[in-house]
Amino acid sequence: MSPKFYDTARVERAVLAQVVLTRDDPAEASDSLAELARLADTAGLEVAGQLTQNREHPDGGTLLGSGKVDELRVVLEQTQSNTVIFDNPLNAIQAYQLGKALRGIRVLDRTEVILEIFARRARSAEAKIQVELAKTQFLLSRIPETEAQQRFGGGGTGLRGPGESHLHIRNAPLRRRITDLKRKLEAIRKRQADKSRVHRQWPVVSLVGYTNAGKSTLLNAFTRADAYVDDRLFATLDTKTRMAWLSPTRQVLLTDTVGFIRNLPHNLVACFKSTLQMAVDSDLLLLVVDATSPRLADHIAVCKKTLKEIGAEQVPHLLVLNKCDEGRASHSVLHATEAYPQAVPVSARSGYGLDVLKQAMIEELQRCCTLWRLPSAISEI
Ligand SMILES: Nc1nc2c(ncn2[C@@H]2O[C@H](COP(=O)(O)OP(=O)(O)OP(=O)(O)O)[C@@H](O)[C@H]2O)c(=O)[nH]1
Ligand SMILES: [Mg+2]
Repeated sequence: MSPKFYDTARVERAVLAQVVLTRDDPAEASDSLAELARLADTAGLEVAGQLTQNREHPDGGTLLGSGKVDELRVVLEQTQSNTVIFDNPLNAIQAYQLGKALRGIRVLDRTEVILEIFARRARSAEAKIQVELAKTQFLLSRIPETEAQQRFGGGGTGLRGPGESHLHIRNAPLRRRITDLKRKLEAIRKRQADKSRVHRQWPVVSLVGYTNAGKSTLLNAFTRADAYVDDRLFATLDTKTRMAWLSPTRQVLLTDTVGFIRNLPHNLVACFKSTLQMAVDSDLLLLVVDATSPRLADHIAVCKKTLKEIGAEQVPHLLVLNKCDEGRASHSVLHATEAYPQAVPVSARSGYGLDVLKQAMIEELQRCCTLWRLPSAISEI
């Protein structure tokens, strides 16, 4: 079995499927499914239906129970869909068994859709290598690891070399490619480290946060970066750094970076380490979230978890509640500002709160950034 990413030239109609386990939070599961619909749309798939099953445990073979797989087949037929996207991660066996049970239907999971979006959006050589690495690792994870799994999964040729299982031999080209890509990324990382040493005359502030929160809009509001802004998930995959003036005498390097999302595939985070390294090496992080999101607390938690995963949890941060547009005293904005009194409410679109944010950045950098603790620098302000 060798899973393929779908043909981007064809228009695909997809049904979303999800297993909600007894231990899962139902509200979060429903939000995750809504997010999957946005991910599918961003990846160019038309969502035609959805199906959820509540279970105590996922089915080891097909994730959904067999009756539900039959139901799924009917929904796929009725909606004339050719793709099913699972919100839950599928292992090698589940992907194979579902593919067999739903013959002719493309079976994807959330990780594959995110990888596809990243592959489409990657522009720089670095982002392209990072995405290819994540995809290759994903393909490798979909090949059964043991001979027993291989038999259950139904693949295999029966060929075997001396001292090595045939699975190992079959995976060798993928493993070689992974080593090659990692080497290339390492070379890029070294070059970036040299560059960032030159940059160190100014404090570095990175925009991090949930995808679609308005990080690139905020970079544009602070600088003339002309960063790409879109009401889609993962509009930005490459870092963009520009000089931003916080006051007539205070300047920082402001960096926009890739957004976070719940269940961001672990190997994708690992592969994007060099892009995210900028955040780790920053003097200050602006943790940007959409104040109007009903899942604000979850989004903040996901961001903090991802920052920990990349080793940036110690970097000082300011929580920025974006999309608090003037005249938009909506219930969610009021609730957000009350729940996070330490956060800075802004509207990157209208400019509301940006002066307060600049002042908060100056104060935080004076407190935490050694570059700004120099007496000559302090007396400038
Ligand atoms: N109403 C409102 N919309 C905003 C604001 N800031 C950004 N947006 C919109 O939110 C959407 C996402 O904005 P981006 O700046 O691309 O968000 P991002 O965080 O960079 O997103 P990714 O790069 O995809 O992670 C766009 O449609 C923006 O126009 C704001 O202050 N108010
Ligand atoms: Mg962006």
